[in-house]
Amino acid sequence: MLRKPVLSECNSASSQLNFSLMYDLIGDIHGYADELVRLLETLGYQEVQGVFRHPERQVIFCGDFIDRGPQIRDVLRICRSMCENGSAEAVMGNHEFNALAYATPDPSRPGKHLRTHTEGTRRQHQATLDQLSEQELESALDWFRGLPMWLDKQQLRVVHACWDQRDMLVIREALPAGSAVNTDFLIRATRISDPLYRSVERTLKGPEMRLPGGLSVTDREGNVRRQVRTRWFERPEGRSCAEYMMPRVNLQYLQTTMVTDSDRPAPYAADEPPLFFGHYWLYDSTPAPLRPNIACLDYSVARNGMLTAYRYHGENRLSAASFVSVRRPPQTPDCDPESTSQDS
Ligand SMILES: [Mn+2]
Repeated sequence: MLRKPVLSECNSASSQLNFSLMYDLIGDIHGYADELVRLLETLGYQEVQGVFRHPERQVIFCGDFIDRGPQIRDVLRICRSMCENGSAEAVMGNHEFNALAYATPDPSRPGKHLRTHTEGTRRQHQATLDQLSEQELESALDWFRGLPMWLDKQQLRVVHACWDQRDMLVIREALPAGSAVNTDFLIRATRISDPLYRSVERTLKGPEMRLPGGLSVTDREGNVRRQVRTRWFERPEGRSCAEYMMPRVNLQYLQTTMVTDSDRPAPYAADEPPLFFGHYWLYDSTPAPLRPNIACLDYSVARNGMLTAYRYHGENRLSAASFVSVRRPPQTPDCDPESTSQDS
């Protein structure tokens, strides 16, 4: 005898089916297309009619597609086609934001741009300017304008550098959800006196701290820095400068100096959803979460490191075993080994 299923059975049956997409999160690419293709293939994506796809999974890119590397056009083609065909999403990186400001004339300074063209800003952007035609750059900028400043998927969150709800409120007021960056937003976000400037800086570049007592540190490019990036997701109280810097350093004089002053930290609670970001040029050879619910995916492919992904399966506690990386082939020189700005 046939029995009609009752409503509650239907519900419980459908709730057992997992329709939610699973994500592969990919860190800063900076023009390294060969590594991107190898990473996508390692993750099981296949190029079908010009678009990399996976039958069950989707990529989220953490931003910083351009500058530095040799194959910026290919990186843009691959990532953009994935985003435009439902096989990926992406957030804006500071390099995409900088490119928009670099290309936008400043109405209050005739002949100048919102991001002033100096030797330093030009050098940072040079690979992109060299490799893309004017039309290609225009088209790339169109795509960048539509990239969100962060993604909140409920089960996980993605931002290029720093997740701070206070900055997100400021940004949201100027840029409603789903709307593209326009010239007014760029003008406000590059004017130091506007609160939007600080919030966009912090979201896309992360907070920094000034080292106390005039101390400085020499970074891997040989630049002396008094201002360093922080582990903003932790409280600075009771930590040494060496511990609170990101990446951490192994210098005795910083291990014995406590943090005295840091740009507003944004402690990220242990019960919040997993958070992924890029931006920080980590260089450990074995990627691992920074906290059980926080992972940085930038392992410095543009400085002879690795392009890194996190294969997410819905877990609340992230695992070192879920990172997937591809290395640059040995002895390929960095395109700009003498970059001098930390604004990278
Ligand atoms: Mn960055």
